[in-house]
Amino acid sequence: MTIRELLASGKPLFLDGAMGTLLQEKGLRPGAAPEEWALSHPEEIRAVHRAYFEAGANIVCTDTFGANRLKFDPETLRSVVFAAVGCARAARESLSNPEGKFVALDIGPTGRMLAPFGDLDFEEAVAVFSEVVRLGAEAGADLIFIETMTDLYETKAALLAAKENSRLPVFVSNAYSESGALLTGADPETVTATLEGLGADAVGVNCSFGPAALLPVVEKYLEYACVPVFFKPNAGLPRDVGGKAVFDCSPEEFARTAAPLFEKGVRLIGGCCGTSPAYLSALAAASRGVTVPVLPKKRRSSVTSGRRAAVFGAAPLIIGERINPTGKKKLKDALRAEDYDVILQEGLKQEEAGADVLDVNAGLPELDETKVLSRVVTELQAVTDLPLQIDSASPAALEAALRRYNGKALINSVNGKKESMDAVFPLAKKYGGMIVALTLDERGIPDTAEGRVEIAEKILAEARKYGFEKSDLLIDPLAMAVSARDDAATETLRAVRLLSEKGFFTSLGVSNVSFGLPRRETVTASYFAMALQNGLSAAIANPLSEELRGAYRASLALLGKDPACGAYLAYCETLSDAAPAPAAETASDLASCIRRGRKDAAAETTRALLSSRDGMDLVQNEIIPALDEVGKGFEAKTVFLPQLLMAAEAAKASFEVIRSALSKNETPRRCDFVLATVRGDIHDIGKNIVKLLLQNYGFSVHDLGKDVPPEAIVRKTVELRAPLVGLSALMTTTVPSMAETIRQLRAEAPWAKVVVGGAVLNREYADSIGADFWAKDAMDAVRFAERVEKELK
Ligand code: B1M
Repeated sequence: MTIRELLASGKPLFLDGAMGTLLQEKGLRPGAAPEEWALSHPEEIRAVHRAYFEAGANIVCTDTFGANRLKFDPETLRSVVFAAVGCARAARESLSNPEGKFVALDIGPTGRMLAPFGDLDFEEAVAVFSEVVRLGAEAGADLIFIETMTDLYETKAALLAAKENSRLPVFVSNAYSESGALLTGADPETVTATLEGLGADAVGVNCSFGPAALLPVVEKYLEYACVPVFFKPNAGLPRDVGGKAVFDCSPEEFARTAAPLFEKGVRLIGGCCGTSPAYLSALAAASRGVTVPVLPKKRRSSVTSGRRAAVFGAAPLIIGERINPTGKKKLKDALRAEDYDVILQEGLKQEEAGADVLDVNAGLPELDETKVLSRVVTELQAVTDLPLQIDSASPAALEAALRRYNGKALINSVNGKKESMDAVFPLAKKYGGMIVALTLDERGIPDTAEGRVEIAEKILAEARKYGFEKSDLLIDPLAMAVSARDDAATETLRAVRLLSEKGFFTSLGVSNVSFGLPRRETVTASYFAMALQNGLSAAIANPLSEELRGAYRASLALLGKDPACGAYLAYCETLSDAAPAPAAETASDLASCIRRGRKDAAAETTRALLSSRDGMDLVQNEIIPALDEVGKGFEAKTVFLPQLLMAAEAAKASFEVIRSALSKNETPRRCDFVLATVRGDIHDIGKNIVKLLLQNYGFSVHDLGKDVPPEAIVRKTVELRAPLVGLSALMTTTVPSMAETIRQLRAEAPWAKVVVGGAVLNREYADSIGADFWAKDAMDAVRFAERVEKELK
């Protein structure tokens, strides 16, 4: 029996439970690598696998969660993977009936964040995973189990590596935070669409928190996924009891909560941290006699970014057309000069104006499109939440961009020519995506609507050979200039109607219709309204055109697709004098650059602003409020870690400009001031502002950086016999580090006066940990330093 046959069987299937927490009970020291036990304690690992098989597991995961070249040298890695797969296979062979039992090569995250939010390049991540996949396949694993992934981009790297380096089935599992999204922001719809597009054989959720709290997430999976869904939660949220993780959910409670999911369509269930064979036995007992229903094929038509999905079929979508150098000198110059900020601005303006998807075209004859398009996509996806439509006639450029793309792209485009279909469909199959299909072929563009529908059918027939369906295509029956032919516009509209009636989704580059006419926006907007009435699903258009936006909103209201004209009224409010048009004003303001994480633009805008405003004014009134807003969004789960990181980077870039401008005014030296962000805390923007201001007031600042242990702060203070020490902490969890630092300073450097600051502190806190002074802001720290210095004299 193969795994794919097993999945088709309709019986409840079981994954295994925890490995790491069981090994800790058997003596694995905290912090030691569990993967090494496959070499040093193979009998223990075999026993764990066997116990899970005997408790009912159909699939066990090898002890290879963290086995990769970032943690092991090549030789050890090979030995670890071979030993681990060997242990699981041996456990299976020791069973009286090994039929229907499988060994999964387990792959966990690298532990590093991918660029641009971290330092691990996407292709490097693919290479790291590829090596493990090759080793696991060679060692005899039956399938690949990618798990506990908290970042969609890293998940893509692992899945791509699995697909490119083996023919084994691949199961992919993500760990969710309590917000119901991944740490980097993707929701279940985005994750399932992206992973299915990339060819995952089953998708699921694991780890996170207990089964009850994860139910809403797995239910979303059942709503969206077409491939089998699995569930592998922790035994509750771990609590720290005397340095040991304790899980509160008992085997019975676990089984009671998880087993009913089989009847809802979940295909496989197992456990993660804190579970054991007892949990699996309880689950198997609770699921006896249950039949798992076959889930209907949903065929949702969606594309995704790294964080959200855009779905075709409900409201018509606007695909922003402006990132395209054709006829735009500014964009051409920017592409030639590799000035990506102009392009990012164009993307963000369209997002703010209401685009649902952004078209990205970087085709200029004199440029290496393969390189440039993929670079533009990489830059854009870091700052926008919108899914991208990757637009190129070059298969090589399409492939490079699709590979780097974090999500499921809209691919623009295929057409009815054999050459085009042969080149584009394999790419869509490999990387996932919905495909824009132009109704033209070797004979050109048919004059009639019927001719265009015929080409659409031909494209669909070919697409089906690759496993695609009607729902994966967006047919573009080609808007043409009405100035050139009287029936050009109506014939295309007829094609839109015919295609809609046949259940195709449609898209049009509506602006083409007005080519050659004056007041083009009026013609385009009118045409857009007419196309919407004929059933158009999406338009490639200029969302910055007020006429177009107005036509869109009014049409939806007129067509009865806008309940109580709510969206139309809301749109009109944005047009009032009080609220300026979204795009124009905000693009270059400093706070907005920081909120959107636009590093280069933040530096540039700061430079410009410094000619009319004071540096500290910018810090107080632009940088800090912008970061505050991002922080609040982070708390409210509307902003996710990558955006927080990008905002921090942009703030630092702005701050760097201010710092170099102000340091020109440095005044004579005053007394020594040791400064640091305390151990465990990596927030240093506030501390750097304190440093800047102190330096400007002439203090000799010794900045020890961030995440600084108490001992290092004490050592420096003693070495300099510094009269002043400043400590910064931004998290409630790092205030104890600050307290410990003060305790050590009092013992070793009793002469030093300690000033503390940071967002979570207040006077009471500062008093309770024995600080001499709490500074509410950087200026307060300077005033205190001046007072101390005066007292010394
Ligand atoms: Co994070 N972060 N962050 N973060 N971050 C906060 C602090 C948070 C409040 C956001 C939130 O949830 N609302 C929250 C802490 C919650 C809490 O404990 N109560 C938080 C969290 C949870 C985290 C992570 C755990 C997120 C995660 O990974 N899941 C993680 C922690 C990593 C770690 O430290 N171990 C994390 C990471 C990051 C980034 C790396 C992305 C980035 C930091 C980049 C960097 O600093 N190089 C970041 C950022 C930017 C923030 C927010 C948005 C902004 C902080 C900031 O720079 N503010 C922040 C939310 C917020 O504060 N609104 C948040 C601007 C700065 C000028 O203000 O530092 O307060 P501040 O400094 C002021 C005054 O406080 C004072 O003067 C300065 C100027 O007036 N001051 C002093 C500061 N130090 C002083 C010392 C003095 C005197 C005055 O004398 C010595």
